[in-house]
Amino acid sequence: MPVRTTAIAHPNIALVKYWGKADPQHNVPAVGSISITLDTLTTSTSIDFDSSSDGDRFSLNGQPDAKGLDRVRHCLELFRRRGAEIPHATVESENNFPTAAGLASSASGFAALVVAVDQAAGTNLDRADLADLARRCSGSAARSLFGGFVELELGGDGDRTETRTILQANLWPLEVVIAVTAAGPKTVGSTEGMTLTERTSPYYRSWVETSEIDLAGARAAIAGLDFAALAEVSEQSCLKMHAVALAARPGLLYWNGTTVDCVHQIRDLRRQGVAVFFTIDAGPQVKAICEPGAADRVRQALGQIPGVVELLSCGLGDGARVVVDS
Ligand code: 2P0
Repeated sequence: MPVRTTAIAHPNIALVKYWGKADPQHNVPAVGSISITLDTLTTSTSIDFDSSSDGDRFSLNGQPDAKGLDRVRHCLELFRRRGAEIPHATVESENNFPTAAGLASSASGFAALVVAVDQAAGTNLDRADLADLARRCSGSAARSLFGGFVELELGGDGDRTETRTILQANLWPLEVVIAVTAAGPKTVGSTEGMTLTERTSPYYRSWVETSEIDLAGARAAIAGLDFAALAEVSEQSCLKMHAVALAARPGLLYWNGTTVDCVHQIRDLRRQGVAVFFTIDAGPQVKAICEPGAADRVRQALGQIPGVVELLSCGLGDGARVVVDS
């Protein structure tokens, strides 16, 4: 009788962005990053090991997913290289939010997967090791192993990265309003977009060279709970990431018209004294980061913009964890 293990994880949103790879083979990012982990958006991933099965299986939201299966197999292989004895696996993953639309579903997906595999295989790796493994599957996934404000740092031994919580969520309980401006999957995935940017964007070197300044600014803003400073550095990192991608050949434009309308609305609100800033990932959704108390006003304003199809509301959440083990 196979044993089923379930883990959950939440997406994270980078305030200082990851874009580009120093070592594509081991998926080492070219830049460090700083993120916040969300609470209400959740990926739930279950795994069964079954030696009598004839192969590995992977389904996402109830549908078999061949491309996803290759990435799941890669993850299982990384555990085997660490000595885990893993027979064939059946992995079922469900998201309670739009998949592959710039809402970081690969981050929560691989974070949940490594935690579930670790429990099911009995490897008992520590958080830092699990984060490093998750990063090899999807760069942003390392950050979803941790709650609150999280930094992924380069410069460990060899191809290792180090990820950790830099401020607990309860010490600065920011809120996030996500304006969904289009529901379908994005046209160019992050990995492909990064590769194109590295190869063809004339601004790529500047992007990498200036990242340390942004990381230092965000670290200081978070340590001092300085919302205005965090707003400035986060919006700049976001706009720089999109600028370097826009300058690729062909240019990568992840935004639609509603995305731009939301950005203007958020900046108008801030001029009126509302504590909010925006960030946007590899898709057209706009994430409005709010100080406690500002989210109602932000929801009201974004909800009136034509083209906003849904508003999602989150606080800051915990890292990936096992929820069922039977
Ligand atoms: C981030 N993104 O820091 C940036 C901002 C998207 C835009 O990390 O190639 O799906 O699997 O390592 O983790 C998305 O990148 O990319 C991402 P891979 P991943 O959140």
